[in-house]
Amino acid sequence: MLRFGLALDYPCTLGLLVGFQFAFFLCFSLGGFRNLVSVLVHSTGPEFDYSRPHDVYTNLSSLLLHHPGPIEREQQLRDCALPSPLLVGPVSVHLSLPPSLEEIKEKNTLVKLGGHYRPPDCEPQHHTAIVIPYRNRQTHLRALLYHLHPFLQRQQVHYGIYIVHQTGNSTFNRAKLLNVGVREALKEEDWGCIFLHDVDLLPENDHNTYTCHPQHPTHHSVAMDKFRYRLPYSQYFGGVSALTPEQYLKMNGFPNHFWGWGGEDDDIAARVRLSGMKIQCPPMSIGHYKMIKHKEDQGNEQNPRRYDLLKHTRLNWRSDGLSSLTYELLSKELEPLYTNLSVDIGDNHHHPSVKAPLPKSEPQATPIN
Ligand code: UDH
Ligand code: MN
Repeated sequence: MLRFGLALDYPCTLGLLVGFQFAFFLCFSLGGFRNLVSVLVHSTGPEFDYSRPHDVYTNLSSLLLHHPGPIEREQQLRDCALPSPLLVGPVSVHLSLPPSLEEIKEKNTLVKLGGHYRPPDCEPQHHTAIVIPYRNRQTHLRALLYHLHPFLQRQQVHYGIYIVHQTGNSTFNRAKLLNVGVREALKEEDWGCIFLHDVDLLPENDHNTYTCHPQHPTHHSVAMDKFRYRLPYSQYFGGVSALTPEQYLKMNGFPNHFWGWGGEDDDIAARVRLSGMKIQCPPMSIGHYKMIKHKEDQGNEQNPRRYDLLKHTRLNWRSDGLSSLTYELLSKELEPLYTNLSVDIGDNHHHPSVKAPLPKSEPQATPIN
């Protein structure tokens, strides 16, 4: 009472109080409260019941009944509906002992040689290449193919799966393999969207559509079981991400000089920002993934130089990337469920493009990589 009395004594204080009340009311009535809450509590998006998942091959048998002949293919098909009516939400993901490639092939009879697919009964609105950096992960690859093919078919996108296999024993280089995959995939088809996909991440909700944002790169694996379905840190960009060829060009692709585990995903995230774009994400409740548990791979030991390299992204991104990419494509095999690109990407010290060695008399430069 006394306080209120005091406030009344000071018209300034009273004015402030009324002003605040008015501002709060205005903010509340204009929907500002929801914004405020979403800032405080990270927005989770629509709710899904992950305790009752569908089989990952649900709804696909209806497609099999539809066998368009060549004449029908020639005719104008109706556009595929968006979102696809075949979606079911959460799907069950089995991590133990995936079926053989032969068995997976039998379950995906509409998939064409090289791992390509087009919806048989409508004209797809999206054309997506999936690029997977790969070496020595046979069982993971089978698990991914078993889950990804039906997942993408339910989304009614036109897609192709590319495995970029690093041959030899040189240190693994995920980002450089991704550069190779993007370049090779785009040589083959005019893909509108490219997904960069770790081999051990299995999507758990088919509302997580494998399509691109028109302006900005997207990060899809925002909720992985390994990190208790949260982001490990706010700028995390590893696992599964997507961009259009234009966005890829704008950021000069990915770094070529991150050998071994770690850092390359943070460099890629920095490139997105440095080239004037922003990372987009699906809601947390949709971007659910299970990661197959594994130990550290031989030849992909932690890169001790990663923090050092990351200090130079700002300086290097324009000169190192797609513009400086060199590799040798050793073979391209069209397997029933994927296209296998075997590549020599060189190693930490020797790049396949460096053909002429320095003359013996000249002082040898210390390699920077
Ligand atoms: N990859 C391969 N072969 C390799 C190394 C990496 O195919 O030998 C690919 C694969 O697609 C993988 C991706 O590169 O999903 C990323 O590598 P990763 O799975 O090793 O990365 P992650 O973030 O690393 O999962 C976790 C480190 C595991 C150490 C666990 C011990 N604490
Ligand atoms: Mn992994």
